[in-house]
Amino acid sequence: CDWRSVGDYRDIRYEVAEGIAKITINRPEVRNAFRPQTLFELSDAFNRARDDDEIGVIVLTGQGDLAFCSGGDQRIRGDDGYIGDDDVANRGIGRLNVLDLQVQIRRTPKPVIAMVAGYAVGGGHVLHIVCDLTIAADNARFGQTGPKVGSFDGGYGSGLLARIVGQKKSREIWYLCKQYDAAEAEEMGLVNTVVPLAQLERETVSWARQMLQHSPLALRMLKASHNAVDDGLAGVQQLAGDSTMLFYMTEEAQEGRNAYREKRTPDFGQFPKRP
Ligand code: 1HA
Repeated sequence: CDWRSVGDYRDIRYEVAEGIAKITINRPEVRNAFRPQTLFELSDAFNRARDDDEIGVIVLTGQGDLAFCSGGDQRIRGDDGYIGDDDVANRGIGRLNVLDLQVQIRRTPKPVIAMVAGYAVGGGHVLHIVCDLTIAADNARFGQTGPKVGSFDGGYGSGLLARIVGQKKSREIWYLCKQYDAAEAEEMGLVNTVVPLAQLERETVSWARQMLQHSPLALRMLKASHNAVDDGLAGVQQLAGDSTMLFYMTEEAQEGRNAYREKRTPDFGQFPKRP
């Protein structure tokens, strides 16, 4: 893939090629741990990929072979959350803004692939959980660390994890804070496939290319449909919003708009009452 770099970021890289956006957390010195700045930039990049109608698939990854992401940067963890440079000026108020990014990844109406080499642990593990698909290198290691470092993610990090691997396994992962290798992760359905590290990007791009050959609207509807139950009314809203979008594309809906604009009574009688 011939990646072209776009945007001006400090903590991440945003690259595009042949309909794929690749978003890379670029803090390898801390195993790609995130700070508030990282998450604001990731949010901007996901917006960019969403709004670009040339982009059909998004890849989230970490710089280097050692880590996808190691979660929140513990060096700048204050007494109430993670404190960024701007927050220091703002009286040092902490943030848990990775939660906003999790929701944004779920909401992004395009498939998101987590491309994992090395560690995906803590809040970094939850980021791969909320991605649609995970392609792992054979050196990948997965786990939650919350109870070890004084944290927990009771939202997607627990609830969605339990939907993926089952209640018993999810509780084991969280209560014991064990690490799991790529083969174990595949065994429990936590990742889609495992490939040799040297083939990680080639395999991920191949999955992306296959999806790019498929109907973008069908993929969008499938993502919203898979989200719907687990996201509650917000999930129903996403799916319903897509229904509204499709409805707007019909002559029947357009008759309502046209009649309003033309100040006449709408003629919905011309449309079939479908069986
Ligand atoms: O749970 C939440 C949240 C819950 C609700 C709402 C918001 C949340 C937001 C965040 C989080 C969390 O992410 S809590 C969990 C935080 N993360 C961790 O507990 C993982 C900590 N790191 C590790 O366990 C290990 O470093 C590692 C398994 C990822 C890698 O081990 P390895 O290969 O042996 O390397 P290591 O020597 O440990 O790390 C290399 C360097 O990276 C070290 O720095 P150095 O001694 O060279 O100066 C290490 O301190 C640094 N580093 C790694 N991870 C982090 C980190 N520095 C800051 N924060 C990190 N997360």
